[in-house]
Amino acid sequence: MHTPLFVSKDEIRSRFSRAMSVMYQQEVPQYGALLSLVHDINAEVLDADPALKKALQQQSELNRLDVERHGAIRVGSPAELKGIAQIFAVMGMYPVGYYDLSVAGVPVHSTAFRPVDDAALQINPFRVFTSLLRLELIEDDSLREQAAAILSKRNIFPPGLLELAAHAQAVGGLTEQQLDEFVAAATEIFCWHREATVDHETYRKLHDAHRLVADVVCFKGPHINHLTPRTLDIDAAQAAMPQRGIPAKELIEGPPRRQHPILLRQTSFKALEEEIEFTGQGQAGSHTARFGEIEQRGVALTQEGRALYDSLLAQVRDAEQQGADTSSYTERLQHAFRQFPDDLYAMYEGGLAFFRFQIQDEKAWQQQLASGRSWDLPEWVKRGAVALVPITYEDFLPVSAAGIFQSNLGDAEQKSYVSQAARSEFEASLGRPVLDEIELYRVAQARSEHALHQRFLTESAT
Ligand code: OOG
Ligand code: NI
Repeated sequence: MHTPLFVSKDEIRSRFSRAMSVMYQQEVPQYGALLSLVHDINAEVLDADPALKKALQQQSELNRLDVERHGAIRVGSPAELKGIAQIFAVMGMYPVGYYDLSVAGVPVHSTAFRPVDDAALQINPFRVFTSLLRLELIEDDSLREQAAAILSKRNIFPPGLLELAAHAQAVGGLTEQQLDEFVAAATEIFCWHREATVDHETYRKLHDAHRLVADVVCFKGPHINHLTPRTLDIDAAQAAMPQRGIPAKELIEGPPRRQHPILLRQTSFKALEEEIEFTGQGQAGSHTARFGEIEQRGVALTQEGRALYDSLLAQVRDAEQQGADTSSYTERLQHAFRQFPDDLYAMYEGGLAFFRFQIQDEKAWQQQLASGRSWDLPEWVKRGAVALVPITYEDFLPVSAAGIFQSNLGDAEQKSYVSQAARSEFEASLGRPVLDEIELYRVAQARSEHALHQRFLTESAT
C-alpha cells in the first residue's frame, strides 16, 4: 500500500511564520531593526544570568525563543474569517479565546489562532491575533451598506489556496511537494497592497467613521499589521528602542516588572505613514496602520489570579483618571501589584497561577518515598522534592491590546461604543466555538501532575 508522507503541522507553521517574518522585514525595515535589538538583548540576558538560561533550557523554552513571535490581522467578513480558520488549521493553529475590543472604542472582536498542545507549543508557538470588523457598529446606514458592498466584492485568497487547505484537511495533511505552494500562497494573503480598492472620498468617509474601518475595507486583503518578537527583558528593550532610532510607545502595557513575570508585557513603535494610491485619477495619499511590537511573557494565571490582576490594573487606571496622585504610572503600578505575591510557591498555594511539576531534587524525592508518606503534591513541593515550572501564558490581554490600538490611533481617535461583547455572534461568524484558554492551562497542569503521580505510584510500589 502506498502511504503518502505528510509534512507535520508544526513544520508547516514554522515555515509560514518564517515566511511572514521575511516578508515583513522587507515591507517594514524597522521590524528588522526590532528583531536584531531583541536578539541582542536576549543574548545579554542569558549571558548575565546562567541560572535563567538553565531554567529556560529545562522548560524547553530556550529553543523556541528565537523563532517565537505573534502577528495581527483584521478581516472584514465571516467568510474571510472562516477561510482564514481553515488555512490556519492546516498549520495546527486553532482559535483560542474571545476578545471584545468595543470596550476600547475599536469596532472589532477577536480571537487568537495558535497551537494548543504542549509539544506543538514547544516547537513553535506562532500566534495570530485575528480581528473581525463589526460593521454593525458603524452608525451611518448608507456608509455601513457601502462598506459591506465593497467587502463583498473582494476575494482575499489566492487561487487554489482554499481548495488546497480543504484537500489537506480531507486527506490528513500536505506533502512536501505541496508545502512551498501552500506557504507562499498563505503568506501572500497578508502582504501589503499599495493600491487601495476605493477612491479618496470613500476612504475619507470610512476613515472618519473609524480608522480601523478604512484599514479593513479599503484594501485588497488583510495585510499583517505587526509582528512581535519575544524578549526576556522588555524594560531593556524599551530603553534601547530610542537609542536605535526606533520611536517607542510611552508606556509598557500590562503588569509591572517582577521577579517572576506574569501574563504578558508589551510595547510597540508607532505605525508608519505609508503612501497609497486611490482609484480614480491615480490620486495619491497615505495610510498609517503597520507597526512593530515587542513582548515579554510570564506565567499563565488561573481565573482567581486573573481576577486579581484585572482588579489591581483597574485600581491603577482609576487613580490615573482621578489624577489625584503625583507619582508616576509605573510607581503606582508597582505599588498596587505588591498585593500580587511575587513568589512561585505563594502563587501556587494561593491558586493564582498554573505550573508544571518536575523532580527538583532526586535525594529529597527518594527520602519522601522512603518515609512512606502518601501523595500530597503541595507538601512535596514545599519540602523541596518537586519544583514548580511556570506554564507560559500563550494568549493576549484585551486592555493591553486596546492600549496598543490606541497608541497607534492617536488621541484624536477616541471613539466610544457601548461595550457589547458578542461572543456567540463571533463564533457563528467563525463557524465554531473558540477554545477556552484557562481550560487549556488547567489541563496542561493536570497532565503534569498526573505524570508525576504515576511515577510516585510506580516507585513507591517497588
Ligand atoms: C491587534 C492588537 C492586539 C496584541 O498584541 O495585543 C495585539 C491589532 O492591532 O490588530 O496584537
Ligand atoms: Ni500584538
